Amino acid sequence: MSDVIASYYFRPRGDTTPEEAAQALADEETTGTWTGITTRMEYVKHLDGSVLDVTPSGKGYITRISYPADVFEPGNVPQYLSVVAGNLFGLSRLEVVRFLDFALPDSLVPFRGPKYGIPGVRRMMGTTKRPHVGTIIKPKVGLTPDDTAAVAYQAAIGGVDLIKDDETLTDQKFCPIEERLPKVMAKLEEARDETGHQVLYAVNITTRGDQIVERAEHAIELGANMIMIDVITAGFGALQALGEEPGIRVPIHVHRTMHAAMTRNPEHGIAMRPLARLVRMLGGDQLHTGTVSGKMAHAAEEVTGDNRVLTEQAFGMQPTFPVSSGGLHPGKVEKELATLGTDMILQAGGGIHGHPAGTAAGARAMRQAVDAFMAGIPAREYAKDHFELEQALKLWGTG
Ligand code: CAP
Ligand code: MG
Repeated sequence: MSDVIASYYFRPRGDTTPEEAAQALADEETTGTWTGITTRMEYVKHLDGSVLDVTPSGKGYITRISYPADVFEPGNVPQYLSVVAGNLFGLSRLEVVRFLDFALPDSLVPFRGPKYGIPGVRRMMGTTKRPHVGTIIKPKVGLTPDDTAAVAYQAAIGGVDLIKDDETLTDQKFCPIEERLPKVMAKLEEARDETGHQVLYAVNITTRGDQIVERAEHAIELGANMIMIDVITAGFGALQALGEEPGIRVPIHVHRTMHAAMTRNPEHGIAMRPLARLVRMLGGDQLHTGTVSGKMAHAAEEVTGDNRVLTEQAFGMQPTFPVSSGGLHPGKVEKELATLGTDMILQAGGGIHGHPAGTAAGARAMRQAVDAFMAGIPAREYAKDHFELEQALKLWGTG
């Protein structure tokens, strides 16, 4: 394959035929515009986009467009997106249009992918098969550095593998990274001395593109063993800068806040799938792809498909750890793992810190729910002699 093949769902507007609508899309993103032009030299023709097919689907159609590879500047992801996901969303000949997925030829994948990925992170944590359990410090914002570190300690002694900042916490004055990070790391050391278990802490280093590498490097100097980026708000270029910087030798946890503005409408916008492909290529070691039972539940086929693009063989890259998060609690673990498999990370914020006996008990309950699943025992059964799980199921149920 030497071209870029992209697929879109769409509905034409008014009396535009489906074929005309698909052609309008291919023209707009390559060499055409709304009318014939006198400057369209003969030699430009080899960059024309072409419509491969148009197939009825639901209330609309799915089309596959082939874009010649030479339309793209190798390695320039913002430019890739301006082609495959650019002006087309506003074309008036299309009522709705959703970018579903794309495939790139080798020549346009000069990226190395995750530095660690699933095997690297598992090696750090000494796990082989079981899902990892993570927590998000809650409340999202407001805790002091000391209280943040105290909550992290509780989560660590309760048995989580990963602790992360929330997407809106970066370097505000009530909890600056300079103070928060060393305090959290010191508490995680203390917990390690007690449990023998090293916990990762993803400090959120999201900031403007020209400062993100510097911020990440400073975090590593301060002792960070993982970093986190809000990829949609910071931009793919910011993730690429982190992924390609050889000095950044810690895993990158990728949050996708704002993605739903693009992914939520099933008829218009951008599906998670192409975004997941890009995150893996650009070096994301872990990526949120959603839950099937949580507070922002998604269709199981969507999430399993997104997780597949993170983990299947692709360009010799390491697989990215899928993260299931948002409204999870111990009672939902069984459904998540039964649907999505166990090579993943389960995260709970409210579902750990909301436990009636506190954060450490909440973390224990999440781990017990995972242990129950791995042992093939229903959570309610396992809870009979696991008190923290019993309390969690009593509060939140298993729905
Ligand atoms: C989860 C979370 C995450 C969501 C984002 C939150 O907290 O921290 O940001 O997981 O959704 O603030 O909602 P809770 P997604 O466990 O307390 O819900 O992973 O789908 O991108
Ligand atoms: Mg959050």
